[in-house]
Amino acid sequence: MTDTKRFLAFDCGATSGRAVLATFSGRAFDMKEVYRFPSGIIQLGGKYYWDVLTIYQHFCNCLADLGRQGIVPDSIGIDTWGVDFGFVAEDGSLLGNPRAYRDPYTDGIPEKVFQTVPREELYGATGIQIMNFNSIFQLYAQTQEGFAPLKYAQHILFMPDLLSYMLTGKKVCEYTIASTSGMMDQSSRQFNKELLEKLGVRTDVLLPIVQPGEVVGTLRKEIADACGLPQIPVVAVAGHDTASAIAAVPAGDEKFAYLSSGTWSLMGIETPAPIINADSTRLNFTNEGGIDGTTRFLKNITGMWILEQSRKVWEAQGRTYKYADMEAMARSEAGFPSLIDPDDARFAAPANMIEAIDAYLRETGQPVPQNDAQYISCIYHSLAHRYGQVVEMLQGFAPFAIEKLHVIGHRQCDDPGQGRRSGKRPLGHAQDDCEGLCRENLLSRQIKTQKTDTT
Ligand code: LFR
Repeated sequence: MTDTKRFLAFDCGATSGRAVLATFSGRAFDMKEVYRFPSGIIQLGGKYYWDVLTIYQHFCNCLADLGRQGIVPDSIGIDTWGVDFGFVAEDGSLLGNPRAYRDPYTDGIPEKVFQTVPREELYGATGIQIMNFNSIFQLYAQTQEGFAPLKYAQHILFMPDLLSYMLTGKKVCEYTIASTSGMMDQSSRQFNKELLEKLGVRTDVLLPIVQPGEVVGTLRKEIADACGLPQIPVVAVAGHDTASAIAAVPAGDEKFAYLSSGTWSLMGIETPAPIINADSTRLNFTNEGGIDGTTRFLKNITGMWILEQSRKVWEAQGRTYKYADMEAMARSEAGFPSLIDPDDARFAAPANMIEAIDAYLRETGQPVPQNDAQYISCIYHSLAHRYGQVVEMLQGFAPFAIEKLHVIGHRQCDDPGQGRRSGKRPLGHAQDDCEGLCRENLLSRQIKTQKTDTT
């Protein structure tokens, strides 16, 4: 007999966070978004930060809302974006705020690191694509800067682990999020300390890596009392949002690629083991850890970030568009010919995205948009074009013919995988539901609960 279970998933993105309550009655999840909050990067003194206390406060507000309604979740799980981490001192205090991965402080750092640990050696051990914001490069940059929170930390905790710590007072280092760091050895699935020591990066701040599904602890008594809830368990679910998203793809067989569309577009395949070879090194594909020992072989493509940042510029000028408006605008200018490379470094964190697009188009001799609809058309079609290129690369690695593309996350692109101009074979295209991401956050707990129920 299975009782009804309620799971609360906190899903934190770079621009917003939300809480989804799932009720599981033995057959399926009934999912309901119960809370949403804005989030974002804050710049201070030339550094970029996440305001982790505000995120925590939103979690508490959500729990208090549930408490007032007499809704008691059986467990709580947290997922967030990858790579970023915060600092905890010996006495349990938080040391400042986590640095945000768009902080340009890691520009040029990979090249410095390669002087000690060559690119091939680093990629060969970790299987993680070289992106300047990987945790290893951030830790190296912070060590060089003499960044005080790192200097005085007893432990560093990745974002989902940090938020779990704030709720419970207990520390873990969960596998899927740790795998994004560029510091985890693919063979041992623990941190490669030898490599870090060569770089002079502190290794004593790293906790042993645990697999998803571990109970971190229970809600701190003061939080539970203030919210009118019992001390609910907090579970270390697949803490990396992409791990949660991809695990939820409702695929019939393995012959699919996925596109997880959000601030980033993550495009790849699921494989039983990492793919680390000369081609994956050259094309800079990543091997992130999934649940049940799977690997997500994928590429980060700068995704809706470009549109979100353009939208910010227009909003400041008094023009506000919803996604539905922007889709219609893109269609109205579908013939606009210019394309950008979304992964060009200038689009990572420009002061003004529109100016960055103009500069790219001028430099590449293409027409500059004359109205907002043309910009939107250019962004959507550039993304679709890039998706087409990446699917083709993936086919070169996949030990199967890719027959279908599962798109999860926001409904943001009308012909992913083809690209208007690529002229390539269209893939079957399944538009999956937007709640997919929260499903794995819930799934690992359901599996755990069932195991506990039967023991
Ligand atoms: C997506 C994501 C990507 C990661 C990027 C930065 O939200 O988690 O997987 O590469 O954010 O952390």
